[in-house]
Order: sequence, then structure tokens, then C-alpha cells
Amino acid sequence: MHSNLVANFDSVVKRNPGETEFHQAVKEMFDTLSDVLERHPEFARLSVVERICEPERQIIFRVPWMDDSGKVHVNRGFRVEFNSVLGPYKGGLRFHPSVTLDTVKFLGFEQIFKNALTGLPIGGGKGGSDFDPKGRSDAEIMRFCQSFMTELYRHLGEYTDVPAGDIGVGAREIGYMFGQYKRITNRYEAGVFTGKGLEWGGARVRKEATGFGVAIFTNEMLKTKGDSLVGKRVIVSGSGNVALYAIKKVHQLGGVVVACSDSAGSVFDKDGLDLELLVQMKEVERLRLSDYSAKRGGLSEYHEGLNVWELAGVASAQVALPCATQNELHEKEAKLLVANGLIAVAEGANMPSTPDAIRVFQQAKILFAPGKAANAGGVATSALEMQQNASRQSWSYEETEKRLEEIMRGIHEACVTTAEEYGAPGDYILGANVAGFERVARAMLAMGVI
Ligand code: NDP
Ligand code: 2IT
Repeated sequence: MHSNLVANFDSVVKRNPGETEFHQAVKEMFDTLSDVLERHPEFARLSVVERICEPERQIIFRVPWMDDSGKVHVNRGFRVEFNSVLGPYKGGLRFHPSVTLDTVKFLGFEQIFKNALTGLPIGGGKGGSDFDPKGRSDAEIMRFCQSFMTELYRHLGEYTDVPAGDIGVGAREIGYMFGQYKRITNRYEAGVFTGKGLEWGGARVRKEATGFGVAIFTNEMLKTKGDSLVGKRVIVSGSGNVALYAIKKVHQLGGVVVACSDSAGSVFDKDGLDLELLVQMKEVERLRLSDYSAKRGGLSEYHEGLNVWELAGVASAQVALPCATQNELHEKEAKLLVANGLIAVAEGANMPSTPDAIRVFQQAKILFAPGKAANAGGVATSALEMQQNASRQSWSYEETEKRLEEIMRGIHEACVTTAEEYGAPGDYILGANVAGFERVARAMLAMGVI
């Protein structure tokens, strides 16, 4: 590793003690940047890497709220405004009991380079809370969102910081937060949030965009081998926003998804999942996946407590799309997938594969798309939502989907050509990291020491 990267990694570990996910995200990035620093000594001379690793601003705040029985709860809210050199801070909010500053920093760091890869004018940020929405009533969710926004609103703005959804945050939560923002500021500032409802400033295809983008990117990778998703058997992890629409697009592109999961277990439908039923259950009725197999009768098996990747032996899948959460796909499961005919992996989630799992995929020469490339369709369509809000326009579904496809093909092309330029053909991790980093680094140099 280049000496500047070694020194900066030591410093990141020392200055951010115990933040192991943040360290992991930084390490994955640094592992691919040595040649960039060799070619551009000015990046080291002007401490670009050191500056990129230090967020511009980190906000941590108390979120008190009252549940339906009158009990008061205190959660912690976060927003890490990481880098605004390409545009306003942009990135989702995650509500999950596991959220810490570490989580938000690793996600915010990844977001800088993902957003740069889209080629659109968006900086990087991320936020969230350790609030657990599971089992909460609608009224409790609303009170929590209002309390969260009563503090966060002062840091947001369409030219400053623009949140969206992530785990535990969908159109319902965005609605409550946008409503509170509008009320406090007395401004209908549509461009301050993305992922809004279609009747009040949301963009068509935003809901579907991340999952659609993952499937489109996978198909592009397969095309480089003269292949496609047609006839491929696919395992998806998770059954949330990203997973559901990855399944939909895989089916549209001719593949068949045979398994998916939630944090309690996994389902296996050997002839393909019933997407309509899944969407109805998860999006509308907010049910657990354990209810799905009962509704499918004998067509489906539910495996309580099973990590979906362990189904690799029975599923004989050629494609794996991890769409749940970070570090969910480990070395052992990667080996199982490879032994059972895997040819491609695309990360719908952020950092779902552990470093050891990635090593297994790379050694087996599996096509591997890292999250910051494969799942960038969501934030890219968020940027399209901002564009529509700024111009007071609303594009058709077809127009928006066409743009999403072009953006995903553009990101794929940038990964491929950058990897070739750096002597690592087929290495999508290096391609994505270097292409994203170079855009951010060049802009930072242009703007002086800020
Ligand atoms: P959702 O909340 O809609 O769905 C998350 C899914 O993952 C659920 O099925 C959930 O199961 C499962 N899951 C979450 N945490 C865990 C865990 N610790 N262990 C096992 N399963 C878990 O979130 P999204 O679909 O929006 O996000 C999924 C991933 O995609 C995240 O990594 C997110 O950062 C990333 N992403 C999201 C984008 C977006 O536009 N929404 C854009 C780009 C990336 P359960 O219901 O049981 O908790
Ligand atoms: O991880 C991500 O890219 C997101 N959660 C979406 C961010 C956004 O601003 O649309």
C-alpha cells in the first residue's frame, strides 16, 4: 500500500477507536488506491486522503418521544455530513436498533464515492437513529419522526443536506419527517427530501430504483461474458425495498429468484418467488416473511433462523444479490455459493460481503459488483427527483426508467474502463473505487484547502 495510505489508515484507526465498520470501509477503499496516488502525487501533497476521511460535520442529538402507553423513550439521532465538494450532502436515514456513529460513518464514507460515480451533483452524507420501528404503531412512528426532525431540520436544506430512506425508513417515515420540516420552516421546499410520495413531489421509479439498478448492473456484467440474466437462478437476501425491486427486475430480465429472507428466517420457492404476494405482504400489510410460506401453501419452504446463503446447496443459483445489511455474507457461505455454480454477485446492500467473502469470490473469478456501483441507482434517482423538484417538473415512468438504465450502464462502463486503465481488467471494486475517488479528489484540489 502507498505510504500515504498506510499513514492515513493508522490515523483513521487511532482517531476513530472501536469504529470497526468505518475502518473496514476505509480499508476496502485504500486497498485499491495506491496506483492513483502514484499517478497523482499532488493528492498526497495536499492531504486529499486525510481530508476525505474526516467528515465535514458530525451531528449527534437526543430524540425523546412518548409511546402509546405514555412511556417516554430516549433515542439517539445522527447525521454525518461527510463531503460536499460535488453537491449538497446526500444520503439516506437508517432507523434500526443496531445504528451507532460507526454505522453512520461507514455508510457516509461509502456514499461519497457512490454519489460521485453517478456523475450527478451530490455530495455524501448519512444519518439515522437507534430507534427500532418494529412493532410500533403508526402514531408512535409519527411522533418519533417529528421529534427526530425537530432537531435535524436546522441542518437540512435543498442546497445543504438532502436525506432519503434506508433500512427502516420508507415513504411513510419520509412523509412524517417532510411534514414536520415544512411546518417548522414554513417552506414547501420539496427538494429537501427524496423518496417522497408521488402526490407530493416524489419521483416515479425512486421506490424501485435501487433494486432495479442492481439487476440492470448484474445483467451488464453478464453481458461482458456474452451472457445475461435469462434463465439464471438467483438468491436475494432481505425482503425490504431493495430486495423486492431487485426481484422484480430480475424477473423482467428473464431470471428467476428462488429465495429471499428477513432477519428471522428465509424462504425457498424452488420454481420462483411470488413477487406480487411478497409486495402486498411486506409493503402494504407489513407482515413478516414467516407468513409468506403459509400463504403459498406447498410451493414454499420457510426456514426459521436460517441465513439465506446457506440455501446455496439446494438452490443451485448462478447469481447472488445481497440486499439486506452489512457483513451478512461470510466466507463460509461464499465458498458454498461458489461450490454450487455461482457466476456473479452484485451488492444491493452497503458492504454486505465480509472482506473474507470477497476474497473467495475474487479467487474464484466470480463477477463481483460492490455496493457503491451496483446499488447507486437509488441515490441517482434521488438526484433525478431533486432535478424535477428544482424545475417543478414531473417526468413519466418510462422517461425516468430510461434515465436510470442509462446511469447504471454509465456506471458499469466507468468501472470497466477505469479497471482496464489501471491494469486490473474485470476488477469492479478497483474500477468503482478509483473512478469515484478521482472525481472527488479533483474537485477538492480545485477548491483549495477546505
Ligand atoms: P428495508 O428496511 O426496506 O429492508 C431491509 C431488509 O433487510 C429487511 O428484510 C430486513 O429484515 C433485512 N435486515 C435488516 N437488518 C438486518 C440484519 N441485521 N440481519 C438480517 N436481516 C436484516 O431496507 P432497504 O431495502 O432500503 O435497505 C437494504 C440495504 O440496501 C441496506 O444495506 C441499505 O443501506 C442498502 N441501500 C438502500 C437503498 C435505498 O434506496 N433504500 C439504496 C442503496 C443501498 P427485517 O425486516 O427482519 O429487519
Ligand atoms: O445507501 C443509499 O444509497 C441510500 N440509502 C439512498 C440514498 C439516497 O439519498 O437516495
